[in-house]
Amino acid sequence: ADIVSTQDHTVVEKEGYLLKARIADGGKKLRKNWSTSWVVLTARKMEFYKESKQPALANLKPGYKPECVDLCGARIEWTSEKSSRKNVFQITTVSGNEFLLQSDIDFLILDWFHAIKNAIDRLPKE
Ligand code: I3P
Repeated sequence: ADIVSTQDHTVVEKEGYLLKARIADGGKKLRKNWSTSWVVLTARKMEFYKESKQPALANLKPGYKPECVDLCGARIEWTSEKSSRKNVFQITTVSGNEFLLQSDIDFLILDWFHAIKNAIDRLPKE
């Protein structure tokens, strides 16, 4: 009864702090504003929180919705043009939302890139 299925889409695959900037909303460009975010990756989506303790609090608060990225059909690519920072990749969703994610720590950002890319590759394209 207590077995957690690996098919469960709520299982957390990876979580941690990254620098995040949303640069487009539904295809509309936004002013870039980097902020530190607690990022939670599950099979189908990523959620962005301000702090690591917020996901637990969110479970207790019906109606609380973190910023959320649907990974179905999303694209992920490294970019050196969209920021002066190093180690930046972009996620573009089907609905035209664009996010930049960054860390100065090379292995950490590489791990995130591959974890998100694997999640996207396992999902149906739409
Ligand atoms: C932006 C801010 C960002 C910077 C961006 C600036 O200025 O300095 O950190 O992006 O550069 O426009 P403001 O706070 O006045 O909006 P990076 O740190 O990623 O380089 P950009 O315009 O070249 O995107």
